[in-house]
Order: sequence, then C-alpha cells, then structure tokens
Amino acid sequence: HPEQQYLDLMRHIWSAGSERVDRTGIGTRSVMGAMLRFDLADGAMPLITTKRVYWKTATRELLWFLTGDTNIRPLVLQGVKIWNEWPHANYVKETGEQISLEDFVQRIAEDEAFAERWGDLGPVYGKQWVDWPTYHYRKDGLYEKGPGINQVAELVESLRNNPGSRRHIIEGWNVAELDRMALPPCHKTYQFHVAGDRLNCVLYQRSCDVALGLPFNLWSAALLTRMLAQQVDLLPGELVWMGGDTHLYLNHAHLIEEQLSREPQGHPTLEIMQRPASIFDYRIEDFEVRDYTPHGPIKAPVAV
Ligand code: UFP
Repeated sequence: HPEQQYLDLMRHIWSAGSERVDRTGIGTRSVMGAMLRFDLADGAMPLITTKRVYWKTATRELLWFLTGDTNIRPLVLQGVKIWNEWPHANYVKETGEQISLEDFVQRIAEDEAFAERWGDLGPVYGKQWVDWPTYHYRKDGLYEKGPGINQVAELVESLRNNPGSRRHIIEGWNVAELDRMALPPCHKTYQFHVAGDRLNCVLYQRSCDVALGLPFNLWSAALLTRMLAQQVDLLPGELVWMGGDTHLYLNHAHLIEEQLSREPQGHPTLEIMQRPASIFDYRIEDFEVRDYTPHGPIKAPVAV
C-alpha cells in the first residue's frame, strides 16, 4: 500500500530521529532529508487512511491560497481553523489582552475591521503565489513598486506553451519578506515536469510536522497537481515529496503509537466534477472523494 511509505517514515523518525530543541520549545525527533513517491494515475490520491484526514479543510486552504488572500477571515467563515493559532498568539502578545482562542476567532468572524487589523498572516503563500512583489530601480537610485507576478498563471502558461521546460516552479520563499510572515513557508517549492502526457510534481518542504502537517501537505500537493493537469490537458503523473527537517513532536507520542498500530485500508480516489475556466475558478463542490474509509481521527495539539 502506498501509505506504507508514510508509516515507515513515521516509524523511522520515532525510533531513530535525533532529538532536538525546536523553535516551539516542545522538542522533536527529526531526520534531515526524506522522500516519498505517489502515483496519481487513475484518480489515486495520497490521502492517509490510518487516521481521518479532513481533506475538505486542506482543499479550502489551497483554494484560499489561489485567491491570493492572506487574511484568515475567509477560512474562519468556512469553519477552517488551521491558521487561527498564529494571529491569536500575535494578538495576545501585542495587546496583552488574555482573550481565548475561541473568542478571538469569533471576533474575526463578526468584526471585519478587527479581522483586517488582526487576522492577516503577512505575505504568506497566497501573496507570493499570485502576487509576488516586484521593484523597479530608477535612475536616481530609488525604487518603486512594480506589478506583482502571478506565478500560478505563469506556470499554467509555461506548462501549455513550453512543456519541456525545467523551470516550472512555484516558489514561496521570498527572502525579502520572510520577517513579515506569520510562518515562513513550509511547503516552499513546487516544481512540475511534463513527461509525455503526464504531469509530475516535486514538492520540497523545508520543515515538516509528519504527524499533523504532512497528511495535509501531501493531499494539497496532489490536488494542485490534479488541478493543473486538468487545466493543461495532461494526465496526473507522480507526486514526489521531499522533506528537509522532517520531524515528530515529542507531545504527539499517543498519536504516533496509535497510528503505527493501524493498517492502511482502501484506495481513495478523487474525481474533479467539472473543468473550470481557469486554475483560479475551482470551488469546493468540484471535488469528490471516493472509497475513503479511514480509521478514526486522532487529535493532537499543533505546535505554534
Ligand atoms: N508545518 C508543516 N506543514 C505546513 C505548515 C507547517 O508541517 O504546511 F504550515 C509545521 C512544520 C513545523 C512547523 O513543525 O509547522 C513550522 O515551524 P518552523 O517554521 O519553525 O519550521
């Protein structure tokens, strides 16, 4: 079963990873450099079955990236909670107000001005993907802002018009803007590759929470590949995932031990119900997952 690779990686890190102190203070076991490969032919998706993965949440996040938005409000209004911890922690730090996460999120939903002030994550994925900032240097040495670059639109064009290119890249790691991002991109580089009538993808992820992050990241990378393939009239090929610092948090022991005791079950597939006019026009209703009969969910705290 293709998911065995994921479980093997998890087992390997848990038994042989080096223990390190990380930014969050929780501590991890970690290996440097890892690779997983998934064949996306015939609708197959790397959707983890040894626990329930909320693929609609990950899908909504991907669609939100493609809008270029970096404010959590549209996610909050759809019930997607995955980015809430960061603006909440920032708000508490900046204002000293001891507001609970739930109350903070409710205010984001109800109060648009509050959301505008406190709900933004800085120039994270969405901004870099569809509106990478440019600057024009003038003769007097000063510079002015140029038009943003839509990397995703340019990628679609290059896949169509220059399929043999080795430059089909979406890059999130804008060095000049890292300090303004709530979280510098983890899934930072996507590279695509046209082989005959198939579209392959390599995702390089600099930092990976294997228990909570990776199931989402695999789904989203495969989904993006499926959407792009559909838009440029190719078949889905292979997803190759590469991790840099690939880790398990020490407070995820219960999740890891439970999940490693389970067997993958079934082979979920994704059907895209229509072909929207562009890569920016997909909606959540366009995606249907079949044969997904996972084991139950396993809750664990996300490290902020
Ligand atoms: N992380 C992921 N995938 C993501 C995401 C975050 O695994 O898509 F946004 C995890 C990796 C790491 C933490 O545990 O979040 C980011 O921390 P740092 O920036 O210190 O690497």
